[in-house]
Amino acid sequence: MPQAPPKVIIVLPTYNERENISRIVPALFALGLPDFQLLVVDDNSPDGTGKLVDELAASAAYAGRLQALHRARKQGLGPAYIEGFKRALALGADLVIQMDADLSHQPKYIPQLLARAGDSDIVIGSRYARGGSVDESWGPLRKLLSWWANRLYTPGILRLPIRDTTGGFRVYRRGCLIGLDLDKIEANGYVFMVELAYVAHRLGYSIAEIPIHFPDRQHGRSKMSPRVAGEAALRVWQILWRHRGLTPADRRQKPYAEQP
Ligand SMILES: Nc1nc2c(ncn2[C@@H]2O[C@H](COP(=O)(O)OP(=O)(O)OP(=O)(O)O)[C@@H](O)[C@H]2O)c(=O)[nH]1
Ligand SMILES: [Mg+2]
Repeated sequence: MPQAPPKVIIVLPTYNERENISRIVPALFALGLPDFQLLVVDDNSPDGTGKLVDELAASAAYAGRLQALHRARKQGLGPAYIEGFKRALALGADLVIQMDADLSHQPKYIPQLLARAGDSDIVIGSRYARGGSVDESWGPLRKLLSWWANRLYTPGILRLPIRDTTGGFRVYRRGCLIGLDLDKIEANGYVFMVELAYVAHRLGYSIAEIPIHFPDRQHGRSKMSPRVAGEAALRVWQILWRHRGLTPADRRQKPYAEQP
């Protein structure tokens, strides 16, 4: 008997992404994945992103396959992802996709990422894998800083064999998202990606990378700033300190409590 396709749930955090959400939602559904749901985690965006998602979710085109998880206020990327991942697991996801809503993570790569999830616990869409690239408009200083942070600083401190350590375009297998125990993840902002990758690596989960091109956002404003980047750099040490003793024996066994 042929195997049923895996249930894929994409978790998309948004804060003021109205223009981008109206573009990315149709693009994701156009992929035609056989068993697919989209979960938008919105932190009460003042521009009405959450309301727009509710309207789209009520339309016949997406009914039952698109939903918004509304949070009362902006509380950072980490907690938004954790709530979204737990909801996706409660909805029965076999594979959970993490991606930004601003189209820097291009939907066209999703079939390749999913294909690799057949033999890896985490698959990262990677700017720094061979063949990957960043937006042509990046100046030399920005390129150097990002390369240094991803290829030298973070993997050097954490001994992490990943080329795009801060990349947030990923597929996780269900067992891995449970085993790495989201209740122990504390990072709020962008360093959340690093913490998750480090914990997964310490617990012995396999991580693969697929090259992607990373274009800059065309609409809306970035939530990134030099202060945010500097804070993230310091927090890498905190992550090392907190999780350095983990081994595969520390994988979480119990599912999370949340119900859909
Ligand atoms: N729910 C929620 N989403 C957030 C929050 N902060 C950022 N996001 C979303 O997370 C994704 C990544 O944020 P971006 O601002 O694009 O960060 P970035 O990719 O580092 O920076 P740029 O691409 O330069 O804007 C986007 O979809 C944001 O809307 C937050 O506090 N809560
Ligand atoms: Mg972005």
